[in-house]
Amino acid sequence: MLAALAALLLAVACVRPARAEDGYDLWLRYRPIAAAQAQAYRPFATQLVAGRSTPTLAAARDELLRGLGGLLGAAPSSSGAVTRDGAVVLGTPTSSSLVAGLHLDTAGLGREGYLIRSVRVDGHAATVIAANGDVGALYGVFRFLRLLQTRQPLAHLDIREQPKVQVRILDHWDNLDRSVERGYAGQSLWGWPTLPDYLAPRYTDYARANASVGINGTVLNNVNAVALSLDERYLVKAAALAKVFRPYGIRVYLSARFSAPIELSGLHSTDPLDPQVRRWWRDKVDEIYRLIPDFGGFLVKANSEGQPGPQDYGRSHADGANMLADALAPHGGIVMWRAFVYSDKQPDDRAKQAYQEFVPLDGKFRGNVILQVKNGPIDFQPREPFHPLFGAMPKTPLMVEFQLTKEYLGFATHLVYLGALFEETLRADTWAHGKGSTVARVIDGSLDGHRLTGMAGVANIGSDRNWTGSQFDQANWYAFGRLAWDPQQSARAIAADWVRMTYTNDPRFVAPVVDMMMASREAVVDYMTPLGLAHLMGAGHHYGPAPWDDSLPRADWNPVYYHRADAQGIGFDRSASGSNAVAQYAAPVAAQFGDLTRVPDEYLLWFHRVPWDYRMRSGRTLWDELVHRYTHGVDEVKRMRRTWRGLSAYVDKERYDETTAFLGIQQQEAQWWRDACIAYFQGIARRPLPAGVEPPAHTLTYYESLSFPYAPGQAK
Ligand code: GCV
Repeated sequence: MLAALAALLLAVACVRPARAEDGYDLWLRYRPIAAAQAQAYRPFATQLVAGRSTPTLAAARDELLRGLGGLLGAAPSSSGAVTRDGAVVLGTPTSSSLVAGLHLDTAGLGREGYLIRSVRVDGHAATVIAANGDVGALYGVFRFLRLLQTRQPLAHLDIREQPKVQVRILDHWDNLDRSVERGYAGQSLWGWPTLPDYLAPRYTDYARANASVGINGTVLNNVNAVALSLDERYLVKAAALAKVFRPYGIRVYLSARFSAPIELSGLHSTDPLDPQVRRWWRDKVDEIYRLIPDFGGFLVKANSEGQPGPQDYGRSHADGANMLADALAPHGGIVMWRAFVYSDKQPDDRAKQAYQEFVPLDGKFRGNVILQVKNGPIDFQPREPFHPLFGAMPKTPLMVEFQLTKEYLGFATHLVYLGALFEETLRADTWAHGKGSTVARVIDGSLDGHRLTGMAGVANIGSDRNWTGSQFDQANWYAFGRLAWDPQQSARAIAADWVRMTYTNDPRFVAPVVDMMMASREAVVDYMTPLGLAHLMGAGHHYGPAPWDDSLPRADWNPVYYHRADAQGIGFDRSASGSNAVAQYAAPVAAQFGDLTRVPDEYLLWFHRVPWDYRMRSGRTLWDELVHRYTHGVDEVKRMRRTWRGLSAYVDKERYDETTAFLGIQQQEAQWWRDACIAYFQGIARRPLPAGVEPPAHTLTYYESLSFPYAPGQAK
């Protein structure tokens, strides 16, 4: 009896990870592999043979030792030559004569590509991690470690990889007072007051994490920029961060406030065609490069939501971008010019405005300008169709901007795996040059032959111990990096890697958690904005439902602008009979989206105004379907909670408890969303709830009375 009890306790102890974890280690935990499997891996990591060192190769070597040491219990010995089977040979043809001697086909790998191959060196079996550039070797190390972390075989390796996208960048909306616009993970990571003197170890861990997924750039400051970021006092701080990031292949970029010449130097104008202004920017850029020799360039939000820009002087976006591009070009820097523009002075549909402003400028930008376009035409909603600019500016490089921080998707507490959203956009077919003209092919440059390519993610990272405000939001950072490296990858496969590296390889955990993650995006769409609805969030802070809100001075900031519900029906008519936004898409897409009988249910109310009794594909009326979707969204969250509840044996207590509590919050808030929206729309539709459907818990007046002056992440 006692023996049986002891065996049971032992079994439980073996499953439940004893060690406390707080999420700081992200997916780079390198926890010991179970003895039998570690035993099988050890013969592949007996020695580390790395040649001449550089800061980047040293980082690669250190990571390999750290990773293998953690995973296998002991790091391989470092050696100058391969003297037995199982060596790992690391380096570039320049750094290592061994690598050079292998005459590997590294041509075409570029600076960042790598190969990992099982080879024989001096009669011994070895694994070589080789690259042309040092950073390629670093990426190769992370990939090699991932093989172990996800328990892949190490025999007969022949992996060859290079990124498909050139600029893989995080945009931090971080302010100099360390607040983060739309940030839900604590203060800014950047300790501006203590920089450049104190370099927190966390800066290095940030760089390691980014490099591990191939992210190679970071914009340090908010696109709603202040000029002071470009003042020398702050440039030296940025330079200190750049120095920490450099070995990890990460370049620093800055958001540039267009009116900085006025604010920093008292110029009377910032007209991009004014020679004095142009000289100011040239001098400023020269100064930046003296401090940060590998500075990446500027990100600019201009003439958007009150930011200054070239239109203040009657000039175009191209004039403004080109002025900065001319200053950066001699140094190899780029301009990422945002296409997120719309004006309430303009009576036309907000979803159309970026296209209207930018398409006429196609071909007018310098070669070192790339337009940064949000994934959808409005603003990072739970679901939007792809932005019509993708495929519509063949002569201009376009990068996509995703939002990792969940401004409109439940902040940090809602478990929503954004890989599914990213994948949906990237796989969308623009039909710009016929079938297969996907957004991914616009982004990787292959559709129109662009070499300057990019993908940006608005960072969800802050100084919270777990980096992203919740354990599961780490997956969104991870998935972004992996998809930026290769936009054709599968979100599900990426989720599986993340789960294995972040938690456990036990299939009893991996399978249900990946399923839960993949379903989570559809769940949030359903409980917030089903059937193509958008922007129903509380005005300003975007926390919680407020479909009734019409309080903001700008029509296009108010939910009622978007849903347009009245006694007859609901939805924004963007078909030919309405704003005709569909016409901005290529003909086959326009034909599908513009036709009520062909538009996918997901985009129904985005493109059409539909009577409440309209018969849906499901056989339900639109009203009944809306209620069904809201209810289904909440049911999905309940299902997620049940799934998680059954998984406690596989997760350390600290991380398990946090997710348990957050799923509880998510369920309450999903219910709140459902109930408030149903209460509001029912008052307009004046139809009964379908039979058996639970009525909202409170009256509409109650939901309308809620206010959240301290909701986090608000714009200043
Ligand atoms: C940085 C939305 C957000 C703003 C953000 C803006 C942008 O409007 O609510 O906080 O500003 O997008 O992307 O510029």
